[in-house]
Amino acid sequence: MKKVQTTCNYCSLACNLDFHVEGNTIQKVMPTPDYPVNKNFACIKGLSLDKPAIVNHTNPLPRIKEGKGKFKNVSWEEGFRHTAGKINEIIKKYGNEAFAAISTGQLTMEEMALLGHVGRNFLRGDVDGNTRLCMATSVVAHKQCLGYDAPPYTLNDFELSDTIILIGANPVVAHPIVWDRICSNKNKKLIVIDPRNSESAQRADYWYGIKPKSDLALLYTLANILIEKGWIDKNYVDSYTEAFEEFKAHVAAFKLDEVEKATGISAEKLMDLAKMIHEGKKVSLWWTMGVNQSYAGVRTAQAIMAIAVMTGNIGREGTGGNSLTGQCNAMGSRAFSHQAGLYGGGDFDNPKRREAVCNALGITDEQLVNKPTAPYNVIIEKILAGTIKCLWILCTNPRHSWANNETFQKAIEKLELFIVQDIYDDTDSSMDCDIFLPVVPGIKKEGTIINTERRLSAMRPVIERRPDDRTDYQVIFGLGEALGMGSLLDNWKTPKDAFNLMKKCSKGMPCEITGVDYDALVNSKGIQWPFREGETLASDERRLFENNKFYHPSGKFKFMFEAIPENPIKNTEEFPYTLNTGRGTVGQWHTQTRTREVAFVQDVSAKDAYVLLNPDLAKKYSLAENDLLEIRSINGQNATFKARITANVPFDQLYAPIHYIETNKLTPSLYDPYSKEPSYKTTPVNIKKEGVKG
Ligand SMILES: Nc1nc2c(c(=O)[nH]1)N[C@H]1C(S)=C(S)[C@@H](COP(=O)(O)OP(=O)(O)OC[C@H]3O[C@@H](n4cnc5c(=O)[nH]c(N)nc54)[C@H](O)[C@@H]3O)O[C@H]1N2
Ligand SMILES: Nc1nc2c(c(=O)[nH]1)N[C@H]1C(S)=C(S)[C@@H](COP(=O)(O)OP(=O)(O)OC[C@H]3O[C@@H](n4cnc5c(=O)[nH]c(N)nc54)[C@H](O)[C@@H]3O)O[C@H]1N2
Ligand code: SF4
Ligand SMILES: [Mo]
Repeated sequence: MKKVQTTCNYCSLACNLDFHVEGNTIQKVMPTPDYPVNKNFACIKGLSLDKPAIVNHTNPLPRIKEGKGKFKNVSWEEGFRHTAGKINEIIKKYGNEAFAAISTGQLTMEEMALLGHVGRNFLRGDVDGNTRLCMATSVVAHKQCLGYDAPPYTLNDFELSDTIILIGANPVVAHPIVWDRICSNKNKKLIVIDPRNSESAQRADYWYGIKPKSDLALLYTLANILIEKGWIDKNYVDSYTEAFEEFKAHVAAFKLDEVEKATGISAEKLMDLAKMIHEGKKVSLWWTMGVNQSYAGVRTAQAIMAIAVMTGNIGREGTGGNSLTGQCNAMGSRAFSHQAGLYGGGDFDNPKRREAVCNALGITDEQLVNKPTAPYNVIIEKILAGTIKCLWILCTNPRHSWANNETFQKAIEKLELFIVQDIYDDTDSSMDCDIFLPVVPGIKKEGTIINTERRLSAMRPVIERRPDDRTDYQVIFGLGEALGMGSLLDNWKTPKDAFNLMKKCSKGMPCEITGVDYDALVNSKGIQWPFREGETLASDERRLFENNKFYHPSGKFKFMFEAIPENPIKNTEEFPYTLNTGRGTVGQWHTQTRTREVAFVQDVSAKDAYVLLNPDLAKKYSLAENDLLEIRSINGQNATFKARITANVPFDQLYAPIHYIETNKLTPSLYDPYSKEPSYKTTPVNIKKEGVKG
């Protein structure tokens, strides 16, 4: 029996797993012993990567629409020729701006990079990712404060911290390995800030049940207390930061006696939090989607970083203002996708970076795209306005996951050409496509994944591909060839070629990986960036900013802040309740295309959309457990859910898991002004029992 070590391509931990294979059949899946991320542990999703029937996908050939609901299978050669022909026709007729693609943080770094070369450098279209729905806020927050998109921590910091503060993060469900790390730290205080008593809040030492989207008021008041009390590291602030005096003047207006009205947290409780931060020797603050998905996400994330930095909780063991990533390769898609910035980072109008990237890729300046992509929301708006005519989506399911998702359906109807590249041909998005490009799942392909702590790890085929099976890399490459890219693809023949190009692009950048060897990543413990040619490693776990140098030209951390914006979509008399959304269970993954195949996840998961609501609210509407209720949203839509009654959700809030398409029918088209990330977590709604008039 052979053993293949590979990387789980679900969540951003990117655990390593050992697949034991006999012939071409997987016999056993085990966590890779001693892998620094998951240390002999893995969750149900990773351990069932061998389960989906897709492993033995029946029809690996492309499908072309012939009429309503009618498709024909064609050979790959014909599929590429046909698809490229259609794209070229559209570009000829309407110009390059008529082409767009949407990718994902679940593709490998090499696939992302190649898509950037085909879609942006060659086709000159807009290519954004579902990471816009997820990490865009952290990216902008990091760039502005740190000078580069650089999450500073190692996962080991969870075990080394004496005070852990989770803000809008629910690792019991979303990051099981993180939760395992937190549990194995026996000498810590755990504080959770979340409007609902989430699975993580229930197990914490302290729960701060904040009013939805009032984090910024809480954090500015907290900063003010820490400054007024002198509980900051003055020496650190003076030596390594800029704009602190302005930040101090800004937060001075946030008075302790006003905090309860703004946030629902009492002055006394906030004072306790300030004390815990002051008394902690190694304080770490961690945020995820409860912060990022907001109309004020960027400034909230920056306030978290500000509190860590001004108290000297950065660049040391167990500290940091830290953003946890969502999908396996979200970090790779941030640094190497060529979407919002050049490969390896840097703006598209930075002449020095342009020259370095052109040299690395062996192309001329004219062959390198010269502006960032339009963000996801603008792509959808342009489709609706009729300027984008062709959309290619890869490894994402926006008909389900996009905010206000009926707008995506409308967009599909406006398109002249809708191409879907997925491992399944029956997703909510693929049903209505014109061309379907089937690809193999992660366990049949190779490439590199970069996890939440900046760790690169190898994905390698566990079982062999059948003759007509194609990987994402092969499909993007095949389409590039058919589009007529010719010698522009000479340096990109294999994933290893793409990796080596990205290595060159990273030279001199904070994410430098010139010391990483593509083949040596196999069976290794992975490697965090930066790792430069010639370097040797003292440890498997490294954090950034231990030298107190940040990436701005000044070398300093920059405090960023702003007046708190009003919620653009407030509750009204007609829509008095707030709908919160997020992950439901450890076993369910996003739109459930993959995890629906895992029998022991399905057996314990609700079949239909459900919503959590408070017993008093249920009583007010005469709702019993499992009764159907209709939720009406301020966006004009309504949908039916089953009632799940729990005191863990406050009276005026509801919580709907994202794994059901109904949930995003109700979310609004509202975005953070800087990151353009959707504000998914606070929608004004009303409810009524199904069948009741009114
Ligand atoms: N099982 C499973 N795991 C996953 C995923 C999955 O689909 N299934 N998806 C992965 C991905 S891509 C991501 S991005 C991560 C997401 O990981 P998380 O961000 O941890 O998950 P969410 O459930 O989206 O949201 C976290 C919490 O934010 C809270 N919240 C909502 N509004 C506010 C607010 O105004 N303030 C504060 N402080 N908190 C608020 C919610 O109540 C929720 O408990 O999970 C990853 N892991
Ligand atoms: N209301 C609300 N909405 C949300 C969120 C929220 O918290 N609240 N969270 C948002 C976040 S953080 C995220 S990340 C998004 C996720 O949203 P999506 O990206 O739309 O969700 P997935 O179900 O992960 O979709 C991945 C698709 O890729 C396919 N796939 C799997 N493996 C491969 C592969 O190797 N190659 C190819 N080509 N396809 C593959 C799957 O079958 C599936 O169709 O949802 C967002 N939507
Ligand atoms: S889903 Fe995340 S926690 Fe679970 S095995 Fe995969 S990488 Fe690890
Ligand atoms: Mo995400």
